[in-house]
Amino acid sequence: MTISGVAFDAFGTLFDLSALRGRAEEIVGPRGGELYDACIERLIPSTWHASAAGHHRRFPEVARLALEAAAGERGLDLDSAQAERIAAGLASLPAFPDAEAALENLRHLRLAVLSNGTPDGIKSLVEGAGLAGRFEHLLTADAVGRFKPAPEVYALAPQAFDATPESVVLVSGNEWDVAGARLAGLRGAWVSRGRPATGFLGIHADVTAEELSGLPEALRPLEAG
Ligand code: LAC
Repeated sequence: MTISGVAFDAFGTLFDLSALRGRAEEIVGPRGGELYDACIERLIPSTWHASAAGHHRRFPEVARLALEAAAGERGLDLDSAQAERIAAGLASLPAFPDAEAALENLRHLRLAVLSNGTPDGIKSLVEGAGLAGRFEHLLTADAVGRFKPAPEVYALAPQAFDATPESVVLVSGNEWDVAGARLAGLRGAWVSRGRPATGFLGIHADVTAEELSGLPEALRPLEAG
């Protein structure tokens, strides 16, 4: 089975979420870094909770609520407008420095973004990073009203490529995301960025690349079928 399409996760995979740390510091001062860390601890579990409870909120709103809760936990003053301004940074993150070259080296494949983000937010990210022409599809959890790892989110990619799930690869910097894709029948490539592989619920990536720059090489065995 060769590859019909490759779907990239956005936050922490193509785009560097840690840029929100500086934005938080600009908006709330020196304790912005602490606020960012506490927010990140809550952000992904909040998406899992929203989907498991059938209580979907759009991703920037989940981020705003995570920021407000994190501020409460740390005893920081943060009003809703400030939280919203920090969360708005989700639409203007930088791409990782090796993203453009990796995408160039994969231009023979059909590429998409598959993210928990919103259509507007993801469009703004890829345009801001000069990557808009690289992707055939920008797919987001908004279309199904649930977050990853709900299988219907991953199903958006094979649907968009009009391909079988097993011929589509999800690339993610999050092992839990790779595991979700594999449970939905896709194949999974993990961008490890120096972290040891642990798998998630006993499920491991099909292939691993240390950085995005190593991805074309890592995908080659899957391309060969
Ligand atoms: C996303 C998060 C999970 O972009 O990184 O979907």
